Amino acid sequence: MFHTPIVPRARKRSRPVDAGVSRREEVKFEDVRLYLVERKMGHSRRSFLTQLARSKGFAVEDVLSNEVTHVVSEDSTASSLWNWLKECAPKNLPNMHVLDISWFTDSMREGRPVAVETRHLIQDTLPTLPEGPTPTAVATVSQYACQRRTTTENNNKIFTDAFEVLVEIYEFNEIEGPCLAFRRAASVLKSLPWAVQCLGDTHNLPCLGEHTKAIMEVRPTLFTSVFGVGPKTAEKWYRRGLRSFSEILADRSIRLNRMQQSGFQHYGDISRAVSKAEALALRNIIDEAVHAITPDAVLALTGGFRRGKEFGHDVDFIVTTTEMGKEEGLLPRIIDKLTKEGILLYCDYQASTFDISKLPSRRFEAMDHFAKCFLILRLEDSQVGGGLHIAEGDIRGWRAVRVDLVSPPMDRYAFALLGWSGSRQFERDLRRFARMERHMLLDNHALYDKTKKEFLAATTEKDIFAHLGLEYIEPWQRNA
Ligand code: DCT
Ligand code: MG
Repeated sequence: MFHTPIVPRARKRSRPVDAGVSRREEVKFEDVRLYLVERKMGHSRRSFLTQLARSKGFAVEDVLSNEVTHVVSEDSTASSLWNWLKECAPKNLPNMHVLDISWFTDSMREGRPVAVETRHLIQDTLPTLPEGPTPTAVATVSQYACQRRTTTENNNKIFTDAFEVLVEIYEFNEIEGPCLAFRRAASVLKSLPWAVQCLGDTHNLPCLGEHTKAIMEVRPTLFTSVFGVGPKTAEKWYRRGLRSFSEILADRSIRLNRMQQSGFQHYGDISRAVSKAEALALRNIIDEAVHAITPDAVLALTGGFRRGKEFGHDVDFIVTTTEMGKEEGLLPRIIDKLTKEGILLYCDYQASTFDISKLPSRRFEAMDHFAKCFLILRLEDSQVGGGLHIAEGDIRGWRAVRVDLVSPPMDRYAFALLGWSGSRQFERDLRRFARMERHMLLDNHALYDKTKKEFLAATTEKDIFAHLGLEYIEPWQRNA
């Protein structure tokens, strides 16, 4: 189902003359030298497989020398295989791939050495029960996203897209259990440095239940929404038999609120991904605006773009002032400035309801209480390095972009930055980890130690990870 690129080995060396390779067949893959372990495989099967591999252009060594790059075994008892390999002790053993027969059969089928994946490896582990499953590296995948490293490279998009559609459907119907289960499953799959090829690959992974696995064969359908239209409104319209935008806009009994009007008005632009270049252009615009208001302004790009994403659905910023208290009124002044510049297309401002005496909050999924605004800004082509990310033939010279600004007081900055950097699943698991494993409460405002009954101060994200006893995970590794 999937095509995996060959990962060439870094080491290149010339072929020794006397390597025991059949001279009748041409060696096509210079960097790969196989050795088939006879134990368990048997002499005649080994000869057969050796001939088969050589006929396909693979170099197969008769002895386990230091030239071997790939050791293939049918011995499913990892400990006895490794004991035997160590007894034979080629110096190069640490650099060799020790693989089960699935790598060999995959390679024969493809007619080339396929990339080595975790599922192919026979790991050198502590002795396991003789009848136990073949230990593989996947057993070490943590159930917590905050102990996994998830980059924007998603090798399992085909599955995670499907799960995310299901999450939306369950969320829509307010069914929490499966919603959470699919979210966690998608997140685990995103963290894998390899593509899941078959259900067997998911054997040792956390958070993948039977239901989730059964659905891994379902193809995703497209599900889009309009800015300002929540699941309840969407369902109401659907129940009334409305199936298209034009039907909704033509229905006189429907009164769209201001947000929905903007949602429909700018639908094309808002549903179109925002590029990194557009996000950086917006940072320049907002940076100029805030520094014109106050010289001690602090502006940080957060959300998906801070995690290194190339595209996002909006652009998220934290904006505050180094002097505590001076951030009050900052957002209305920024909004005012953007209005005067003529680039504010829509604005929903929510004043701060932050009250330190109400902390810690038990509703760890709840929105934070900082002042914030949800904007739609007009971005000109001339402001973006490399131009706007717009459809071919779009000659307007500008586009609308969704921008969120959040404004915490400076002593809450680290918590707000961590919370708004996402991903949402990474944040959820960070909070769950804090609660379950550390008896602490974390949200966008603070970290509270329930055992010591005290708040833990932090000026950087690293401080927060340290309080939680977690290894620091860089923003680009939080794409859970
Ligand atoms: N967040 C939050 N409270 C909110 C909204 C968001 O703490 N009320 C956090 C969760 C992730 C982060 O802020 C950014 O949210 P999004 O913009 O929705 O996600 P993203 O990761 O930036 O993804 P996208 O690229 O789609 O914008
Ligand atoms: Mg975002």
